[in-house]
Amino acid sequence: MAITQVDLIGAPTDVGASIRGASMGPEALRVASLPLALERQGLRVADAGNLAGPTNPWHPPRDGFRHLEEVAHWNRSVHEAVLGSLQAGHFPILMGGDHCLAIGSVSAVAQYCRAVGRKLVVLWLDAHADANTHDITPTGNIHGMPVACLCGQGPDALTRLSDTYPAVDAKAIRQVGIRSVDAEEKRQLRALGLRVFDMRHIDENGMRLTMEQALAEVDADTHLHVSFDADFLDSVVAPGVGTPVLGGPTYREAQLCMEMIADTGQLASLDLMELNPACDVRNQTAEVVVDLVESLFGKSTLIRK
Ligand code: B3U
Ligand code: MN
Ligand code: MN
Repeated sequence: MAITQVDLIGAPTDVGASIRGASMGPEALRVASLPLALERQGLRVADAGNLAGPTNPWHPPRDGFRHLEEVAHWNRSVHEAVLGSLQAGHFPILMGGDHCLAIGSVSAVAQYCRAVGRKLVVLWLDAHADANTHDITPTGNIHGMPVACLCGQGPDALTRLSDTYPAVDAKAIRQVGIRSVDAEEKRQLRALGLRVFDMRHIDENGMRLTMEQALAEVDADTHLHVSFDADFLDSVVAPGVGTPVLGGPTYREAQLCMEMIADTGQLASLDLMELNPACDVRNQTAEVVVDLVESLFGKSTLIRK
């Protein structure tokens, strides 16, 4: 698929998290030269600027949710912006912001795929499973719930953003890099039938086989969406996130993961989430993410190609 234009959509909020700072993610990516990196790969880039939305009221959770109203507001804006980009024939990159915003982006991508009759595969790259619901969440933070919401488990304000319910068939989602899952959340993953390639799987099989398995059903008719949570990466490589977890993919494993996604030729939309400059060291995590994004769009260290 030839990409005519990449639209950068900033969503500067951390309403879904309990550590402040992901609201600065979009600017950190710009400072780390994301537009230039994409242009180096021959892409036309349009930075649509940042979406506007409510500020973070910093309230404690209520009925199992923190900031439900604000999270819903931001997600409606994200949904509209991502859908608009896709309908224009462009490639949207959502620059978060915390991962609660993927409810808006992925539901928009799913709605678009249904409208044009394309198959959807969602790769969820994350240390966390993000499959909590209000009754099992240990924190009330909605960035721990987007996968559940997309699969129909959550309040109407978050599960009915698109024209169908549930927004996404759980079978379309593959989670990679998972290593921090709450006890009840584990049951939920099994109940939803989510396909999880956790770190144990990567340890035992290697990144290459893992990605071959995760991408096995991607064909010429597939719209591949990547929802990239920066805490997917080992926290040694990527300290600039609100909830770092040790034991994730190394820099090289992450590069291979990106290159194998690029090799499919089917990547059609992307979320770059959870970058937290307040936790970072001289913007190094944003720089690593931009470096990986370049590989995602075709930069390769392969000499034989
Ligand atoms: N599972 C925990 C922690 C968490 C999820 N996503 C992030 N942290 N970034 C929760 O709060 O739901
Ligand atoms: Mn996440
Ligand atoms: Mn995470």
